[in-house]
Amino acid sequence: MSTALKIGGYTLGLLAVFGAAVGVGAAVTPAATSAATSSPETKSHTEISAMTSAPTSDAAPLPGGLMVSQDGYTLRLADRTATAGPQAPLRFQILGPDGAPVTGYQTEHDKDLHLIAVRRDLSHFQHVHPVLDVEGTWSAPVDLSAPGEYRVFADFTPTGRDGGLVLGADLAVPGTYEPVPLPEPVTVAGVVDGYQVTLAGDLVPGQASELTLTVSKDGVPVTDLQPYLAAYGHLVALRAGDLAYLHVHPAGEPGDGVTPAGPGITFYATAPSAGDYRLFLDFRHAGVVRTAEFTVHAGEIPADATVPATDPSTTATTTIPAP
Ligand SMILES: [Cu+2]
Repeated sequence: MSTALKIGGYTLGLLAVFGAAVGVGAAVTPAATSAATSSPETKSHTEISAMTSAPTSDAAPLPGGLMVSQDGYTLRLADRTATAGPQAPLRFQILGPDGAPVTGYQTEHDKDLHLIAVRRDLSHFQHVHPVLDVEGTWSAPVDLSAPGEYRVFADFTPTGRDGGLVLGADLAVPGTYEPVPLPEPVTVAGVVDGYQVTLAGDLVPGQASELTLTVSKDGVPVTDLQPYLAAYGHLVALRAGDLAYLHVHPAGEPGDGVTPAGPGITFYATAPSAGDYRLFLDFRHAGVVRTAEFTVHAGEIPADATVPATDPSTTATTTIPAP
């Protein structure tokens, strides 16, 4: 069991113990979590953990990305504002429990740290891989051409830690901000260069849901996808409203003898609640990484319902960030 899952269950358990009539917002406040994790009463921690592992409990893990600080680790941006521009230099550190910048990381999905930047309206998604200097400062150019409020996520695993962390911080880009509405849910996303990605599967709140994204080019299924980040695709899912960062993992990996190089790429994603989510699939073909985006609604489709037929009139055309 991951640490995130333990802490999520623990937090929910605490709330149950206290009998507090609180909403989701309170369940994810840093205060509640830090109070829980810093409690000297480790005995009660054990008891509560035992309670939350009861068979009737279906508590989902606390989503990542909602907090700037968790388990002693803090995402510290060098600047909280940035000047709009296509190559804005972003610098940050991960501070460890001792307050010093973390310099040791475990490689996950081919990289020591994955940086996601997205505007608060879920547009202008980017997935980049910053460079770490010897003092523990990460840096990467990020396309911040469009002003607005951005959320920056660092997805990483410190050396020696059991399980990864996703920390999130706000970054303001001054200028005229014109938020765009969340696109309607669709099952087909148009991607530039003749690529089209079709989504099959339903996001069911509280459980790992199988999602298969199928890539075609000019109407022909793509069967020679190239490995990207130790998989045939990398999927990021964010909840509309608070940009909670979902845990997603691919089914299989290149070279395992069973995972095909397309056209279908299968993932397991766990939605923490009903609601709207934005999915971003990065895939690599012919040497270029492209991104397909979808809006998915979780929670209203009954478990025994069939997947709705694709309606071509709802095809979404998205532009992709520079690879
Ligand atoms: Cu990455």
